[in-house]
Amino acid sequence: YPAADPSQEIHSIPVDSLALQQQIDELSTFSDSAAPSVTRILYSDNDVVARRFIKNLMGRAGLSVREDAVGNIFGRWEGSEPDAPAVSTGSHIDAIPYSGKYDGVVGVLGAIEAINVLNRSGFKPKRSLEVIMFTSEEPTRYGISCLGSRLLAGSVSLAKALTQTVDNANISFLDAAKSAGYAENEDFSSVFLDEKSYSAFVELHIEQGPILENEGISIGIVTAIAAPASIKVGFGGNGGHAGAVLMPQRNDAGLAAAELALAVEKHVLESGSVDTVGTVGILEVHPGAINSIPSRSHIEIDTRDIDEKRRNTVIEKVHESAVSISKRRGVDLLEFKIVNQDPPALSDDSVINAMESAAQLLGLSHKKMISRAYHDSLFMARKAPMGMIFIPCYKGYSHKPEEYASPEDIAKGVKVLALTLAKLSIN
Ligand code: HGY
Ligand code: MN
Ligand code: MN
Ligand code: MN
Repeated sequence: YPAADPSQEIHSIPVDSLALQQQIDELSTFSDSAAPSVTRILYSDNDVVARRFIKNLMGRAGLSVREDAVGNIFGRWEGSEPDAPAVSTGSHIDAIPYSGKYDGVVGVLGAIEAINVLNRSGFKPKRSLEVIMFTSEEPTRYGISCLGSRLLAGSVSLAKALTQTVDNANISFLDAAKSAGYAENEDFSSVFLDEKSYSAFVELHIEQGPILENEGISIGIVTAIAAPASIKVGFGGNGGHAGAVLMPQRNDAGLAAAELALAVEKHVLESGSVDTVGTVGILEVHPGAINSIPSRSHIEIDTRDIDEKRRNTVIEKVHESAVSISKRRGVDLLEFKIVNQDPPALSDDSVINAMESAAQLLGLSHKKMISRAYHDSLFMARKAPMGMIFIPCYKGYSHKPEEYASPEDIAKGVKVLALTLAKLSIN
């Protein structure tokens, strides 16, 4: 740290863990499912209430708040060099159905508390500090993961697609966004960040894996984020009476989907690496009556790997299997759509060093690791040097109500974030 080294003051300022836990608990009540689960879907009434809650906390932290056309929310603490690229941090608060109350939330509420810690320490930012709450990190409503950060990173195809896309209830993105008070400007390229918006982006997040807890380590220094991909597949057959149609006459769309699901597992396991993963999180049959042979099926595949080439080989093999299954079973392959096939992202050494020295200064055990989950950081890495701070979570559980991180572990993450932001701001 240079002469104006704020680290000692920051080091001694406590995180207000009680207030932070109360905020986490209150935020979790804005949910479409009963506690202890959380369901908070893009632009739903509970999402809108939750957004108001976040904007209020940003305001109380002294941040000036603005929102873009899709509802990415920015809370800014102007620095002494307001025109210099700012240091940003943030995460998401949307929650997939029946999930937990820490995924993403720790990185938004924890970032606001990090700002409060810096304020309490008398720190004065040189580069402005900006907390971002990203719209719709989860793919739940429109099947698009990291919608807000993908747009900020400048996805032209997404900016166009959003003016056409509808959800499963046939509600358009435009109507849903407008109902939540956004998308006045329907030109979503207005969301794109310009080149020099940020000098760094740091995200605090629960690990969503068991390593830190198992090894009794307080802080994960993320060096890379795995490459995610999602695929939508549809099969069509004649359907018919489950009793009267003899087997040789059947072309069962449901069994075609089941066979493809097992093929996903086979191709993933064939990759030769434990880092290749895949599952079928959505498998629907139509008409969905026990005594009616499925005439249509729809499956959605999530496959990832830290090695992009290996992941793409899985996608190719799954496509070949879909074609051969449809031929052999006499079903139509109605759809094989790669929704996203993203490259991995590497953290930047400058941010890794800042996070490491913050952890060391605080005397916290830490280790470098990869993130197998994706995050908004995957896209922010395209616009600024990126880094992620992981904290342990109970048995690595996530995307389910048992998800849990202790107030002590959250406070350690917030302190490391506060120190990291300070260091990056005065650089
Ligand atoms: O699925 C993911 O990796 C993220 O938690 N949405
Ligand atoms: Mn998630
Ligand atoms: Mn997340
Ligand atoms: Mn070290």
